[in-house]
Amino acid sequence: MTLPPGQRPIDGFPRFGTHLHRPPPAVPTDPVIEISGAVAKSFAVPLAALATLPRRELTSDFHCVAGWSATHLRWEGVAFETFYRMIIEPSVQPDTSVTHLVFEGLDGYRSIVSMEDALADDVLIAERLNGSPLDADHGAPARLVSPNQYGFVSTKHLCHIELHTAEPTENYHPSPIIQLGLQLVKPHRRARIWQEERHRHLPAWSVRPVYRHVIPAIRLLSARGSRRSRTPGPP
Ligand SMILES: Nc1nc2c(c(=O)[nH]1)N[C@H]1C(S)=C(S)[C@@H](COP(=O)(O)O)O[C@H]1N2
Ligand SMILES: [Mo]
Repeated sequence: MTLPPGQRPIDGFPRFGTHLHRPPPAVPTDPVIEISGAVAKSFAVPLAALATLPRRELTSDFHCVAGWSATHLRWEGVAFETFYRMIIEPSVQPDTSVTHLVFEGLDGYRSIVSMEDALADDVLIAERLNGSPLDADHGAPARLVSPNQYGFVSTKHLCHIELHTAEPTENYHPSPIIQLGLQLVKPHRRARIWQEERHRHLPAWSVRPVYRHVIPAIRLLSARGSRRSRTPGPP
């Protein structure tokens, strides 16, 4: 098994993210993906519409920028390129060149992705993982999966895609603390795993040991948040 530079395998596939100890967001009864920005008019795509598009299966590894990799995950959903060409592109205003997309989750998390990276052949809107519907830990009801970029690109609980004609400002999260944290970490614009594009300015070797040290704490907190969501509260 070959992992990208600086990655180490982890047992299973942990819940991980800037949500830390917070439980996953509740899934709406009729979930939609809202499309806005450089379109003639914003619109909402019911998630149920994904079932009518050509389906795509993909087995890939998942690499967090902190340094862990989960291997051999089987995703099912719709290729993002299919979704873009069939659902979004017809509504893009003529003479508009979309350069970046912002993928937003129900928890407010945002990832900024260049058009080139978003339309890569292996990028998916995934609704199923290893033969089951995506669970709350991994991004129910649907998430982006971009296996050749670090995990922070793969927004979970996807509910909104924003189209931009220039690189958008770094507005990663509505929580000021998380926003500050991500601003300090300065995620790489492209985040390609084989090029080891971890930090926007610092060389990968210099951030590797620092990032690696935060894995146990984030993993523990994330697991705690997911347990909280499963334990019924007081009546
Ligand atoms: N909505 C949302 N998506 C997110 C995150 C998050 O905090 N919220 N964290 C990102 C990070 S840093 C990683 S490594 C992966 C982790 O995915 P997993 O929890 O399925 O392992 O989700 C990414 N997508
Ligand atoms: Mo991550």
